[in-house]
Amino acid sequence: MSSEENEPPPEASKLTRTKQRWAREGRFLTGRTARPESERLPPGQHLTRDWPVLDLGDQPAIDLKDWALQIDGAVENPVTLDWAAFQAEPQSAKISDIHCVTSWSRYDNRWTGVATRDLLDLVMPKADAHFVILHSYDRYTTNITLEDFAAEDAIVAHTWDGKPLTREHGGPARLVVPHLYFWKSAKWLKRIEFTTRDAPGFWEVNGYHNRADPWLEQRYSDD
Ligand SMILES: Nc1nc2c(c(=O)[nH]1)N[C@H]1C(S)=C(S)[C@@H](COP(=O)(O)O)O[C@H]1N2
Ligand SMILES: [Mo]
Repeated sequence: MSSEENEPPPEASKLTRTKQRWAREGRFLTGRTARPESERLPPGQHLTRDWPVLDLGDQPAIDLKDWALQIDGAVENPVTLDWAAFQAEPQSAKISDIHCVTSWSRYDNRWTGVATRDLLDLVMPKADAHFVILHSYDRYTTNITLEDFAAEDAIVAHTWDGKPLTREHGGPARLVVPHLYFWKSAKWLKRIEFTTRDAPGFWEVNGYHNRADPWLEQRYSDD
């Protein structure tokens, strides 16, 4: 067979790629397509029932009266939300699985907070904002694409399983991006910065993968 016969026409393949991207982003969907139960655990992961604590060792204590979330960079409407303003944003509940690169996964975590999509509606990223840098109170940083940030089940969570998120797990508020390894889910979130250029964060400059898709086992940067 000639290679032409194997390849879809250019326009069809472009559309296919676009649709695949929408599927990944959950674009236009109200819920994600369920995976078969047998495929729920990504490759190389094992299931845990407890919830391990992982961080750089400094667990900052942030009083709610001192807490603020700054959302700025390449956006039309930068904001700084104090705790009351954050609570006044539309509240969402999401149930998702955690996949940590150290190989544990934990199913059915019940988060409450503000969906990233509602934060996007609030600040309105500019057309050339393609990346999001998360900055935390412990000076941790991590980077994701705008598309990954905008996933339907991504949330800035203040509550886990009906209780305020504990300090060790990133309270007052943390990001949760369930479809990426958990190091992308910044605890003690302080600032969400939209950028036109990517800027690798703490683990990303220390040998870890820039994207971190657990289904593709994107653990290390030389993968
Ligand atoms: N601010 C901050 N966020 C962070 C980290 C960190 O050190 N600081 N560690 C990351 C890593 S490597 C993991 S696995 C998860 C762990 O979250 P947990 O302690 O709630 O399980 O938080 C991520 N978010
Ligand atoms: Mo981690």
